[in-house]
Amino acid sequence: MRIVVLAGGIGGARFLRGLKAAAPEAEITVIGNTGDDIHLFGLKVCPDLDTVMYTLGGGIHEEQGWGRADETFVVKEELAAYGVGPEWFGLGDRDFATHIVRTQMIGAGYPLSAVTEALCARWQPGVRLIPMSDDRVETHVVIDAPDDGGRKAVHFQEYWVRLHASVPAHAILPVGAEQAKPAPGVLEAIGEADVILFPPSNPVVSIGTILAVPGIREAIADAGVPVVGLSPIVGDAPVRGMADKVLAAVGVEATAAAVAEHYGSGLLDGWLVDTVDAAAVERVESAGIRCRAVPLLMSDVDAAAQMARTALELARETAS
Ligand code: FO1
Repeated sequence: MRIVVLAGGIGGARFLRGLKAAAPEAEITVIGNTGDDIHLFGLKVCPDLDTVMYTLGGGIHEEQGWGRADETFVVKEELAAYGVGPEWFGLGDRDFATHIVRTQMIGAGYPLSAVTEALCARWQPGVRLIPMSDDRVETHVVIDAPDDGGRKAVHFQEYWVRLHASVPAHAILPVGAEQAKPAPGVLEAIGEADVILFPPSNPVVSIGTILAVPGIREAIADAGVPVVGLSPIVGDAPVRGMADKVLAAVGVEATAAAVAEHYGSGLLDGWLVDTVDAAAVERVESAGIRCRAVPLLMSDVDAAAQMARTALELARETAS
């Protein structure tokens, strides 16, 4: 079975670990979000691609869900000693090696998709990881500029990490998305898929950014195979992260049903909500999307695997 998964960071990566356990024979292609990418210290950092690669490759810092295990921060300290910022983004020594190799290969003319393939040759994630695009797309967030009463756009990472999404987001801008093209293999993987999954990633800045690359949303809508998503919102709050902040920016209430409606029945055939949101099933079904209420907390790999099995079951039901 060929499965295509649109993945952002931590939620997507943890779901993928469960999907691999639930469908060990499946051929899984992950279309990774690159809107979180940031250039720091002359290096290109790809947080969502690295989170998938490290999580599935066994190198992730498990509690954080990002960055490497057994990390040290000597280079970061030395940069700070030179007064070179930003200090608010925690790049570790082991992680720096990934960004150095990536930046070196891009400087030599390799596209991000080829670079990602090369990095994955070491990590062996057990899935094919393709960036959504080889073109530069960077998500920026419009916030109030308190000093002059106006507004300003900051890089997503500054909003997410330095500001902890503590101020209202007025708009989410995937800068460069309109001009971006799907990376080689993305449309082919969607066209050849037997099922397409939207894991519990951030619906705005992760899956939404991937869908903002022209051609990807249309390819999924036209694929003619089941598309099943899992709600990142449980009990009217994000399981992890601050998805509610960016959902508000796009006028979507932070509920499991509202996120399903946001994707729409043109994309989704099925939607899993958590058991605490069982009351949402009727509203989602009335939007033309099959819906089931099951436990959605990925407390361990087995829990994630059970979610993946249920998502694949629902996909089969919607196909029949
Ligand atoms: N998230 C944080 O909350 N604090 C950090 O200092 C931080 C550093 C970091 C370094 C590399 C990397 O790949 C991810 C990092 N993240 C950090 C997580 C990152 O902001 C998120 O994983 C995604 O961008 C959102 O999914």
